[in-house]
Formats: sequence, C-alpha cells, structure tokens
Amino acid sequence: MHTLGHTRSTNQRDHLLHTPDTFIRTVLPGMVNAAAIVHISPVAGAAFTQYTAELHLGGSISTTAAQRFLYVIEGSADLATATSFQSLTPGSYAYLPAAAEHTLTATASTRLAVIEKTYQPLPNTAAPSLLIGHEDDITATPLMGDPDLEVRGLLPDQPAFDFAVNTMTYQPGAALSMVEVHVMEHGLLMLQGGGIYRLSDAWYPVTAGDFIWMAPYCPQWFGALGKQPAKYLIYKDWNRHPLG
Ligand code: UGY
Ligand code: MN
Repeated sequence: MHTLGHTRSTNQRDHLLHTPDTFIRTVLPGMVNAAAIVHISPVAGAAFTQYTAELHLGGSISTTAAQRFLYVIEGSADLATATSFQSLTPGSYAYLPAAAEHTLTATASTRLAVIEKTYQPLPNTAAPSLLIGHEDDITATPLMGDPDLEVRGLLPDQPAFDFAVNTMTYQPGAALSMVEVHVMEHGLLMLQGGGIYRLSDAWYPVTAGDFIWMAPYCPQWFGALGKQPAKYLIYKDWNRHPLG
C-alpha cells in the first residue's frame, strides 16, 4: 500500500533510519533460499555491513571473507563449522572469524541480524576464535548504575575483538542519562518496544523492526515509551586506535 510518498526512513550525513516499509530484499553470495535486507554498508559511509537475513525452512548462508557476527531474532537454525555443530534459537549468537568455514541452515522460517567487518589485527595479539553463545547466559549490567537500563555484552571484553555487540533493555520511561557523542559508529536494530531516538539535531519515533546507523560523533540519545520494555541490539567498533 503506498502512503503518498511518506516514510519515517531518512538518510542523513551522520545517521540513517531504515524502517520496514522501505525494505528491499536482495540475495547475497552464499545465500540459498534466503534474502538479505542490507541496512548499512560502506557505500553509505559505514566501516561495516549490517543486514537482516531472512531464511526459508532449509535455506542457508555460508562462509564469507570478513569476520561475521550473527544473532537469531526469530526461528531456529543449525550452525555447522569445521569444529562444531550447534542448534540456534532466538537469542543465540555466533562470532565467526574471517573466512571461517561455516554453513547455517534454517530449521524453520528464520530471521537473523548479521554484522560483517574486515578484521583489524593488533600486533602480538591472536585474532579471536569461533564463539557461540546465548543472550540468556550473559549477566546484565546496569548502565551508569541505572537498574532500569540493562546492558548485555555478547562478546568477551578482550582487546582481540575489534567490535562489540550488546543488547540494551530499557524499562518503560528509562532513558540514556546523557546525549552521547563518540568516535565509535553504531548499527542498531530495534528488537522490541519503542521510544524516541535523538540522532544529531532530530528526534525520531522508533519501534521494533527499525534499523539505525549512527556515524562517528553523531549525537545520540534514547528514551523508551510505551508499556513494555524497549530493547535493541547495538554494534560498535571497539578496542582500536582511531588512527587504525
Ligand atoms: O554503547 C553505547 O555507546 C550506547 N550506550 N549507545 C547508544 O545506546 N546509543
Ligand atoms: Mn553510543
């Protein structure tokens, strides 16, 4: 249904809001019976790529050149690597090092958040290895002491990792305690609930299913609205010197 050209999606110099009414699907190399909604990539100014992969039952994705992080939003899938075989459910996630051989096969209609980034090695530090986990096993930390704003770091806090992926859960009415302005960029997928996101000099209503990219130094703030918690998955580049 057309809406006379109206959408909440917007593409600005230092941020992008990508809402489901504007999603276009494409098939990426290695996808079988699956499609990707590419939310952000280097052509739009980011140093990483993030997409939602939609897999039909039996559909699959496989090995890619860059390091890959995936998080199961909905459905179920089997992840086979050279050394492991694991069934994934909503909240499961995996970190796959660059070029690590793997095939993920959907055992039901499945949606995944997928983040890919070229690895930035650190001298005298071994690159991270394969990691598979579940969000339920991660201890929540209150952000700046606020018990109504829980952060779960899905990747270990180790310098070998050049990015971080967290979930952040806001109780209704909870908000970031400050407007953040920082060198890291973000890819953010709203998983549940909604609220108001300040990005640069604009305030946007956002809801589950929306994607946001924040460029380095994009002023950012979020406050949760509604009667259910708001939750998002958030990527940031991490643990590396700004000069590379
Ligand atoms: O980790 C972060 O920078 C996070 N607090 N940013 C955000 O939620 N926009
Ligand atoms: Mn931030």
